[in-house]
Amino acid sequence: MRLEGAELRILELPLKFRFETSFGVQTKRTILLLRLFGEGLEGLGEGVMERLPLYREETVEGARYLLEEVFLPQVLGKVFPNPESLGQALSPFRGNPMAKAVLEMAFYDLYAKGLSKPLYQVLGGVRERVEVGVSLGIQPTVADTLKAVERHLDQGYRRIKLKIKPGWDYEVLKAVRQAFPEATLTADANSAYRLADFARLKRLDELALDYIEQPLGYDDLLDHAKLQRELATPICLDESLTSKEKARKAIELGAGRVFNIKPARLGGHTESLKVHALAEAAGIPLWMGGMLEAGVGRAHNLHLASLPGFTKPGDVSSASRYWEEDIVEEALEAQGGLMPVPQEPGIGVHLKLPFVERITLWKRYLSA
Ligand code: OSB
Ligand code: MG
Repeated sequence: MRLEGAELRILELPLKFRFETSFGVQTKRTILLLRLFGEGLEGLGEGVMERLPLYREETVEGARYLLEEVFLPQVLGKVFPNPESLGQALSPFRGNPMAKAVLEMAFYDLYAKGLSKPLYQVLGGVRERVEVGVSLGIQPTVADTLKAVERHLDQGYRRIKLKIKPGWDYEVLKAVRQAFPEATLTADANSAYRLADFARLKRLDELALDYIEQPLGYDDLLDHAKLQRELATPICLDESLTSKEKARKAIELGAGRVFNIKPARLGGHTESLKVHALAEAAGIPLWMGGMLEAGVGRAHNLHLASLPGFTKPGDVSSASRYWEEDIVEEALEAQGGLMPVPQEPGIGVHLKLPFVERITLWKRYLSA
């Protein structure tokens, strides 16, 4: 595949809800969108980094700089026979997996379109529908939380994840557990605790959570391993898992018994496939995370979630929960807690260009 041109945009898309986590409040997404052109086809990639480095270190402006000034000039005009060869071209540059993933994943879309296959078949996916749950932000009150949980369980979502932070944890989880004794329930702390908070975390053991997601430092493995030895509840790693090497070390240390996969956090699909293989060999169940993606990122996640190692419900819920209007034509909607994997070539969704144009803050075309 010869890369002939690229269009990079920054979009702003308002969320339908206020999404509060331990690291802040989101009311809109600022989205880096890449259209990559080659052999008469178009591949799409969506950045998941935010304007500020509150989840991990990457930012929209940092990624825009790298893509515009470094990564795209490096690959445009060149021929890449497969996604691995494109990944090689980016490998001298350290870190910045989310910025790399925008390009790597757009290339996967283009590559799969070149093969006239839906992306999941290229990746080794085996399902046409994937099981999903929802991630619910911190609500104003426990009563609001109970209402939100009930509404989403009624819609068929297979797992409820509540965002927690010190002071908003045991009590709200206990109320949900009492009201919904059979629900699959998890908690995501987004690195809000330290080992010194052990007593508070240990109390969660009585609530039969499926796992606790990323309780400790955003780049930590060692303290998570120490904590996991003292907790009955499995720890699920999110923020700390940024590469196959991190995953290998997490397994060796016993830093978690469940992994959340976000291809964007891992630098793209190729690295995600490597973590998938390691996790399978170690008996670690996977689930597909989410970063409030619009239609392009959501479609990429659905394709990858079709692989056999994704045995727990993911965070890839209906697009209509997030947006009045999505950036793609196709409605990515769950039914009975199952999200269909698009079946057309590549990621199988198409940009709604007039709408994308209306929400574009900045764009630039780069040619080979
Ligand atoms: O930690 O999984 C997370 C959203 C933004 C940043 C981090 C996380 C999340 C979510 C939302 O939990 C998942 C989604 O609905 O896309
Ligand atoms: Mg998380």
